[in-house]
Amino acid sequence: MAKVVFVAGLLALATRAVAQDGTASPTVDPRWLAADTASKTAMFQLIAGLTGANGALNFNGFRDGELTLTVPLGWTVVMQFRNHDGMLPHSAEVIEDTHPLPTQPVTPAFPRAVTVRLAEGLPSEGRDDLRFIADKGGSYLIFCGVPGHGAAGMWIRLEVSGSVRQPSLAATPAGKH
Ligand SMILES: [Cu+2]
Repeated sequence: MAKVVFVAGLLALATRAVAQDGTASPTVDPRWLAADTASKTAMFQLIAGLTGANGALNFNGFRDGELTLTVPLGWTVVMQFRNHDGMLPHSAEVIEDTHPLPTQPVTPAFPRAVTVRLAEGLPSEGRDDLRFIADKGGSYLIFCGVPGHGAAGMWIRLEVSGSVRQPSLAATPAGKH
């Protein structure tokens, strides 16, 4: 009897490993987002290459717009960027929602909505903060500026909305459009 239980446990572990490899839908960790309503500040942990999905060309395990951060218009947004990828350098900037996607870094949609080393990328475990005031409503992309990465799917979405009072984070599986 104990042996059967052990085998079932191994199967459960194997299933998890497949999911972490990116074949299953990634999940949103609520700890990635914190809100300070007094100072109207949204703090978002932006993690490049969190999983192996899309050859690690992902943010928080999501690619091609499949994760959307929504913030109220006028709030301060702090994105704490960290490169979790052990292989490739990555960076991040907030850009206008534009298609086709740029293959090079472009001017950010908000001043300082950009990491250092935008084109070269930050090395493994490199960190930098994007900090800006979301003073223009609309749809934007959070985009890796290393040439080719964003166009290969390394982008998620930012919505700046005049009709919400709290920031939120949601999986948006049909995010590519
Ligand atoms: Cu990248």
